[in-house]
Amino acid sequence: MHNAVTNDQIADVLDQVADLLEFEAANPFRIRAYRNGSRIARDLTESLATLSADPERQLTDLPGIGKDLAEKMDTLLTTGRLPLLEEIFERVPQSVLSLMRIPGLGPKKASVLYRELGITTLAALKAACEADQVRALKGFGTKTEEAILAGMELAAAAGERIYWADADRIATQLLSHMKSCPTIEQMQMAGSYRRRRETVGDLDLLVDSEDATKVMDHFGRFSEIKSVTGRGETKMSVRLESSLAIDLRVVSTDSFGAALQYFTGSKAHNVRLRGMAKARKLKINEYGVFAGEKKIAGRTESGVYTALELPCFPPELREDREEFDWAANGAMPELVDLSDIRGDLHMHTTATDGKCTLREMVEAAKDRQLQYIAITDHSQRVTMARGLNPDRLRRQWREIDKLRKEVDGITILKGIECDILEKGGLDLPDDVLAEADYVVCSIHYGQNQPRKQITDRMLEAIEHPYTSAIAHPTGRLINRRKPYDVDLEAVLRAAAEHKKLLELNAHPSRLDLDDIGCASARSHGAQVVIATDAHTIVGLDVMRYGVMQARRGGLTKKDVANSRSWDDLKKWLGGRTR
Ligand code: DGT
Ligand code: CA
Ligand code: CA
Ligand code: ZN
Repeated sequence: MHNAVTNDQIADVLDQVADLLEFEAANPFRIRAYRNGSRIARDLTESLATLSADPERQLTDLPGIGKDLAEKMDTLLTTGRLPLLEEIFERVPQSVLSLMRIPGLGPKKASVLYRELGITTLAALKAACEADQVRALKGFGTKTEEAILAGMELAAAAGERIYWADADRIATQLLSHMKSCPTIEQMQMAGSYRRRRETVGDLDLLVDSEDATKVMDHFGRFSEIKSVTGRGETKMSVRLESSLAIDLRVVSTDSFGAALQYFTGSKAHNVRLRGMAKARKLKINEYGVFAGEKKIAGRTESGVYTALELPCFPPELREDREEFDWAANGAMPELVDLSDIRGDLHMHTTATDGKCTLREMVEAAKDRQLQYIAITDHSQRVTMARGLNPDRLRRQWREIDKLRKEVDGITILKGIECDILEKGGLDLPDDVLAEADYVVCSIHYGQNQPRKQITDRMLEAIEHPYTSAIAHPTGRLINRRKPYDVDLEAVLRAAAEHKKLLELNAHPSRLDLDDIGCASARSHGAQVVIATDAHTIVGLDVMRYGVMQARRGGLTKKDVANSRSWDDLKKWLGGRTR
């Protein structure tokens, strides 16, 4: 049983099938069936793997899942792959998927590019754009050509780096596979994965063993491997079916710490470290720290840092930003931890685009030991998500009043995610906002406005007396959408001045504020609130990704608003909230 196949992974595969069928101009009903399947898998609040393993139940019990789709899902769940997809790849080059990742270039347009110009790769597309061939195609034009060139950079990057959360799933699978290898003394994932970077280029696994051959043979049997791209005496590289690459290095016990330090990086951090070693007439490399010929450290990572009279930096801080200054000044921040988090102040319910009811979200938050939560559904402007008008919002608040009497052990706050309108101003009248416990304002429309306009909208929202926080302050989607053109410094300054919170949206595709934004918030004295923006009960579990990003930004418990009790936070926010 492939325990690692998640609903999102199934949805991704079904989406790919739909995209490729559309690319091939297949029967529209067939295409739609896969798209529906993908949506159902993504929206489902329980795991398909669990459901399918339950002898009492069947996938076809789910509304919208027919026999054919259920079979495909079962195959995916049990084998981790889909023969249909492999069949399609015999007809269609896999690289066309990267074309479809360009914003505004769906399967249909990609198909025209293929039929008319034989384009199957990003490089070929770029060349064709530069030769003015694309604008000449029916349905394209100069505007499309420009958009393609602009989006190309993003699509190329997206193809190369995956979200940390996805890397984590694979890393966990890999470590559990490697555990059954008897000749391993210790092992650890290094690289950007260990530094908790928001995206990961490849995985770097470090193993301590005296028998590199056995370890590499065992590694080669990891079920996700598609091809071995290199193998030497003590190192090996592979590529997975998902196209992610993994580097394995086998070292001996007396240099494991040095290797871990070296391969954790970052490169910039290591370069700086080497310079500091040199200044002390020491040498450092992946085998150890040396005074002349004599090895003075290497067994443990902390030993390596101690030899250089440095603290063993948390991996999240090893980017050569401020960590060396902090160490020199005795000002290392004590980083915030998941266990510090007491509340979650951004989540949705079935009242708008959430998939779980108010009660389900409350119960799930209680299960997760949260002390308080704010229910923050969308406001009316967000028509796509059936945003709440004053009447519906007040109806939800009456429901919250009722729940408060029935459920104890958790504080349920009456909140709203209030849109900042395109022309400025908030989406709900003041008398409504005045009744809320918590108001988080966000931009969903007019994201492409010029810098001054978008910044002014945000500043106005921050200055509004009923605003508590600004959600996802830059609007970026990792690998998919650039941040708004906003003067973040001005926003941070205003937030600090008016005592408003800035969100670090913890969803793995947002992580917005990012690490640099967090560091900047801290230096301006602005408080950050880490929030999940959950649309399902499992959505509440992304909090940990937000905490990782906050740590990378050097945030301490004191910098993170929701590490306080609600009473405390309410006071901090001022008398404005009830
Ligand atoms: P990634 O894979 O692009 O997400 O980022 P990393 O940091 O995992 O980079 P990767 O996989 O190329 O290398 C892993 C670590 O090995 C890197 O963080 C630092 C170390 N490293 C690699 N090449 C060099 C180098 O030329 N000089 C130094 N000082 N360190 C290196
Ligand atoms: Ca790496
Ligand atoms: Ca690597
Ligand atoms: Zn939201």
